[in-house]
Amino acid sequence: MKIEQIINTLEARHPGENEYLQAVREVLVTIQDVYNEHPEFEKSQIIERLVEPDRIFTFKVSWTDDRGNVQVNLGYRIQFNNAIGPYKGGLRFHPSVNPSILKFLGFEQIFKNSLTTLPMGGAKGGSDFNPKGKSDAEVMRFCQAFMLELWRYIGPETDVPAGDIGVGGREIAYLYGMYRKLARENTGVLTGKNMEFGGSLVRPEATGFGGLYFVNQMLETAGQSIKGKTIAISGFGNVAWGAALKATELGAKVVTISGPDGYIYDEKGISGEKIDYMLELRATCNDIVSPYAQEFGAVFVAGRRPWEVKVDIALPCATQNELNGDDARKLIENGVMCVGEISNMGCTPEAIDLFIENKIMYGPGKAVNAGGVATSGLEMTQNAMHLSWSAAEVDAKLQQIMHDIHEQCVRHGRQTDGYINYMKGANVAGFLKVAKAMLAQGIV
Ligand code: 2IT
Repeated sequence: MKIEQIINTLEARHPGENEYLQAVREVLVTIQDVYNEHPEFEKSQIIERLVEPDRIFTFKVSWTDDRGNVQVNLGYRIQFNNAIGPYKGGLRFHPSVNPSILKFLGFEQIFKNSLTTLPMGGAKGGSDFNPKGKSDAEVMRFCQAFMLELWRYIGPETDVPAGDIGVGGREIAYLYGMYRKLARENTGVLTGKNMEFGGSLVRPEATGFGGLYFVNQMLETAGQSIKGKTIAISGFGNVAWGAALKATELGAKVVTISGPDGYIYDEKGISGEKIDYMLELRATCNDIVSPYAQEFGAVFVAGRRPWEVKVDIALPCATQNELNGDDARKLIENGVMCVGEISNMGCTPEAIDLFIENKIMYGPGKAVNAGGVATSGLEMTQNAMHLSWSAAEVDAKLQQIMHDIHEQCVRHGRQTDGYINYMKGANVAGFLKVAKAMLAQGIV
């Protein structure tokens, strides 16, 4: 595979789309050996066809704020690849949203969804709209205006969006309400819905829970136990919350959470009501974690990230590239044994290289955080069957899926020295299924 040539072509076509190029490069480097073993892939230009999205919809979203001022945002839906199932992936509402970020997320989603063992293709979408500090009425008007454009492109068997950063139950509900009105049908066209209208139990916790099931499996495979281990978590949103809940339940001690303002170090452990307090912090809309320090008598470290704390396990749960080479060096110096990305592309390439060189267990986001979209897949199944499963049923299926993802990573990632390169394993396993599907279906 001519990786540099492919990257150069992409760079010339899409200058400055750094996150997208970063995600593509990581996958190409790790799959090149298997790719070269299959000349038929090269013959039908699988890589060239995989790295470009099938299509990108860009639209203007005009809405009126509470003071009567007209606001204009941009909306996007990137349908990346649907070789193995309908397009599937979240919507992100955040001021940083641009085509590069959504293309990296959509590209990763292809492999992640393939790993879940469920029939889902890859997509992503969103807007540069910032829901922080907006009233419910403003969020509703924005979501309605957004869906007025989006609804033509999606459908329960075509493209099924869900949440991501800035899009939670409230936003999904407003989006769903508008879709239902426009399409005049009640289908599971979005996942992450409330329980009253087709949502799935365990979906809100699923990304964090699945992440911990995966990390637990990594440790067990290495002959270790998660019990009694200390964990640094970043972020304080839905994903961090689910991760803290399950980590605590499994007997580990979570000592950090973080926000844009800095991080909290709570040496007594973030458990019980302290975990629920994260939801309260979120509800205030200030996007800060510092009030936790006053509330529970913990340390607040302004303007820094939690990776300088000595812990056994580090779990990035906030956003892309939130753990860099310096952070990785610090964690390694402090004896970290396992890093699980629960955010998408949470670690920079330099950080990943350092973990792998130092034989630290490192789980990439597309495997570790796949429990979220997997449970979305289970929501789609329940919607298609017009019934709903108990929490125990959904959780058992989620555990099985995370177990299967872990197995695939081990199968394709175990090196001759016994070290498991989970990044390689996840990329190869995710890729092979999609590539074989594309090959079988011809040039379309
Ligand atoms: O990054 C992700 O996998 C998500 N935001 C969830 C996507 C989904 O369709 O549930």
